[in-house]
Amino acid sequence: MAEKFKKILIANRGEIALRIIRTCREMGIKTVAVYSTADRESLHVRFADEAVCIGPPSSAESYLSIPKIMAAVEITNADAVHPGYGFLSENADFAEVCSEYGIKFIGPTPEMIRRMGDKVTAKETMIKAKVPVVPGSDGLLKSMEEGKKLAKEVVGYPVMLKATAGGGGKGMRIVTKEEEFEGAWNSARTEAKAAFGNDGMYMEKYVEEPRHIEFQIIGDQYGKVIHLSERDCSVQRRHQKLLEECPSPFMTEELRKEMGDAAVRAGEYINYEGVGTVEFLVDKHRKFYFMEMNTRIQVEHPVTEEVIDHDLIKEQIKVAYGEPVEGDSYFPTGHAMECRINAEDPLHDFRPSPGRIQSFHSSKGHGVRVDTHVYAGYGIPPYYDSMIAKLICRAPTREECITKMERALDEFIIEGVKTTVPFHQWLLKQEDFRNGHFDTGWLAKQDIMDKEKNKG
Ligand code: MV4
Repeated sequence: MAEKFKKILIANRGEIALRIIRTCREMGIKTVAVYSTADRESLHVRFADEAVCIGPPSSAESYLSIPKIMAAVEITNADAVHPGYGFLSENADFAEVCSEYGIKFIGPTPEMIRRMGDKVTAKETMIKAKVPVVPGSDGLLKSMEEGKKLAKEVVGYPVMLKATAGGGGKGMRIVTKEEEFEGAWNSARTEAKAAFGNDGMYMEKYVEEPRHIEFQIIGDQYGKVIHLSERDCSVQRRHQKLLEECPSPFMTEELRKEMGDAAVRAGEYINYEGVGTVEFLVDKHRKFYFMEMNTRIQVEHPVTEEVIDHDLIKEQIKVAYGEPVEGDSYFPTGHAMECRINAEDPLHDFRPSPGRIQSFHSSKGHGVRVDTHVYAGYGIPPYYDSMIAKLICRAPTREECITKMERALDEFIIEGVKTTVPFHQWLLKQEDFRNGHFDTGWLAKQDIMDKEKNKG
């Protein structure tokens, strides 16, 4: 039998740090919180068994600093590090340093992180694993001329130029005709160089009106991989997800089997260890294509927890200390939905609204879950992301889940800062949303919260 960890250092903040502490408590594992001086009053600092201040507010000098985190590991004698999401969670160098120190990085190996972090390598890997990919260039484009020729003679416009170091929309351009190619090529490369220090580009056929449907997978250290069903994350704004759900309203049983098999093949091919997400684009004919693989726990993991009734962080920690994954893939029971409550003003371009929360009453009741680190009197620091809570509802059907979510949003009280609660109330009323008629471009075409109509 594998021996569990004694003490886990959580290299993160906010709700995910708390979320991990809760599971560790239930598993009898001690926890170490790290925090910047901006997070002294955070609950993760209070709820952990120990806490170490690792620097000033700036992420670069605290949550992103490998030396600071490793110093905290050393002085607290932690035997594992949980990176959460964001920050160092997909940093292969960090995973490597952990292993050099004899500390278990709770996640896949540095090699797997690197392989999936480079999008051209990830795509080549998927082709070998017989996972469908979007047709396009074989690997990196060697020059603009090569790209132009390929777009015109082989791929066909519209095409998409993507940065191999990219992800989440950076360094990405749609090109609809040859005259636009040069401008798009230059600006995408400049953007990629500035953001990643790598301007390698590849090309794909542009998939119109795609859905973003991702599969949760988990793999153990012995080569076994299963999937835990999908999440539909098509409701996005500028690559920021706002609502996620399972099942996808677009899913059929047959498609779930096919996509689930593909996600498992992807994981098996690389002997994936840990929890991961295989992201797909799905076109209107229900053809699906590999998009990216995320080698970390994701923000929206509670949606999956609710429909398969398992604690994903617990499963993630178990495979990290060597427990085998048992049984078959999971298919969802009922419906779950997550609304991301951000301290942003949805009426003013979702501009951040940090500040002190004056009063806070979170939604409660059957089928309602709130994952949050905030409370009345908490000051939201301006240095990090603006997510302050995740409101998760579950019910037997999508209709009942929407009804419950509307009720839960109505009773959520957050005073002192602007939030995305009114946006979600508007979204849930939209006919297209209720009918499941939306893709990743849908939100951008709406007058959000009927702003235009209300102007006059
Ligand atoms: C695409 C695409 C259409 N065709 N690739 C956006 C994030 C990046 N990781 C990949 N993305 C896309 N790739 C092809 N060949 C459309 C998108 C896309 C998108 C994907 C998922 C969720 C939201 C999106 C919003 C705009 C564009």
